[in-house]
Amino acid sequence: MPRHNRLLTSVLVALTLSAVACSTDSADTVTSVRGTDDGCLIADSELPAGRIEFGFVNEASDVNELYVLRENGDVVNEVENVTTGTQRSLTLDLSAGEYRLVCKPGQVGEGFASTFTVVGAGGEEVADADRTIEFEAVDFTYNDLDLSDVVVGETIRFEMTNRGGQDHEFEVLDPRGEGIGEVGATKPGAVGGATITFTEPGTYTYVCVLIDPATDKEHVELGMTGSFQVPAA
Ligand SMILES: [Cu+2]
Repeated sequence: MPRHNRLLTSVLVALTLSAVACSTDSADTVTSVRGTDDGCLIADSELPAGRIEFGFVNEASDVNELYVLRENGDVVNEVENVTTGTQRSLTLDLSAGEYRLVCKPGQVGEGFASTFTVVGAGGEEVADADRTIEFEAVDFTYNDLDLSDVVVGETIRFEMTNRGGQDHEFEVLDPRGEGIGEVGATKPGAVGGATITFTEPGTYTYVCVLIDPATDKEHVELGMTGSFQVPAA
């Protein structure tokens, strides 16, 4: 083998090994979830508390998303826009309890659910909320949502009542654009909740990225978004 090919091979091996190391060293446990056209199948129904990596493989014929929810229906986190035949990982620090997974091929509708149990000590307990902010979602904005006095270190329980004619969600993104929690898709007339801790100062944004059937646009494009500042403590 010519020298430069050997070098390339060893670089590729090193890259592969480091990729494997990166994806596993932050998690205590690794499991997999298969999203199919009619299911959401987790490899392990019982997992130890701690950092759990969910390797989500989209075997469905359409783009897919995976939600992990607590027993009360609150979304822990999610991955979306996972295209057919690809895999994405979601690592969550979970404490003991019952959880639900929802895969949504096509990223609309109820999706397909399954459950798993986390057992043992460890994992991140859900922080007790310092206060609750109630607001409303309509087509296509959020009403009575005052986020002007959120401070670093605060944990807020969000309760969203959907007064609109279609499903809405409320996804909060940190200053780097990473999702830190969300009120998941909530039906007209229903109330959805989420408990979110604001750990750093900066500009946060919130969005609804559900699709409006009339325009085929995400609600964020129709104005269902906003931003707010969290000042340094
Ligand atoms: Cu919406």
